Amino acid sequence: MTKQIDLIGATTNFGQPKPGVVLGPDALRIAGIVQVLEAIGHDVSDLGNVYGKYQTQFVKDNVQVKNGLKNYDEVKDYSEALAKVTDASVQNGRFPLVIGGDHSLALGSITGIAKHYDNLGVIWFDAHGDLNTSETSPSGNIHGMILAELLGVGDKGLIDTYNEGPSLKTENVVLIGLRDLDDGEKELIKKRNILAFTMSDVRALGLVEILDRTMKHLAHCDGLHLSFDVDSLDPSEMIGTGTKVPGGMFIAEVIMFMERLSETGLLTSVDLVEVNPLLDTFNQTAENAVLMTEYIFGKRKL
Ligand code: 4U7
Ligand code: MN
Ligand code: MN
Ligand code: MN
Repeated sequence: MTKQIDLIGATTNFGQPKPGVVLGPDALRIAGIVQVLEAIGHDVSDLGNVYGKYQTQFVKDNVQVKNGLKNYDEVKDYSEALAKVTDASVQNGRFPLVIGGDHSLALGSITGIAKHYDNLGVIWFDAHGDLNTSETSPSGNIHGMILAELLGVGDKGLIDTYNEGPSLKTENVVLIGLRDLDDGEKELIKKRNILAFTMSDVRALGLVEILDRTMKHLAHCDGLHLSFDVDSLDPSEMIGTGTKVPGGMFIAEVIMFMERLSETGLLTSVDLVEVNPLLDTFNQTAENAVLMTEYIFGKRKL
């Protein structure tokens, strides 16, 4: 099925301290993300990059901290700016594909999208839970707290970004690929009974079974968003990203998963995040991410 895709560059690095992640959107464009989607038959409109009122921090010498959250004002402002764009995209009947940028972009991206659905389902594909709060975070980096904020856990000001109240319901979120959770994140997963598949589950069950359980869990949802953090993959195949954790998934199995996910025809929006070309060699992380994007959008092996 042909999709009317809005490609949205989310050039934010406010959620984490490593420079270079703002170059992610252009690295993905250079790797041909528009061309491969057009080759599949989609109509792609590249909306360019979204900027908030704060300048990108190239040198991290004056990070502002508010209630234990780094770059609080910057993340809040950026999220409002991005939410406007994803909201308008869905409003116009288009498919938002948001390319980052660090994972804090998901607050803006998902908040703008979620207002169009009663039950937006989210597949959070990540080595991390991104479920910290300022109390449980070892780093103060908001990219590690962003899913908690979306679920209404943590800082009230961030929860109320763009719309009042939480954007997502706990029963509508599934995490896949986990292998680096902080203690507070584990507690939250248990307390809220969130469906979460660790890398041990991936190895024991396989991604076919995990996709099946995920789709059953989200069967009542009226929209489906994939938030794809490239650090879900093994660092041997994704070196250009800021928080690498060994023991991840491999391109071949992720392609298989995305091929099947795409076949459901249920996806309504996607974030592709944490590509950092300054940590990469020869743009291979962006190229691999583009390869997987092709399967997310319906390329088939046969
Ligand atoms: B990402 C971390 F402590 N949990 O909170 C934290 F390990 O968007 C990492 O998934 C968060 O890349 C990683 O800082 C956030 C850390
Ligand atoms: Mn993440
Ligand atoms: Mn991650
Ligand atoms: Mn990361």
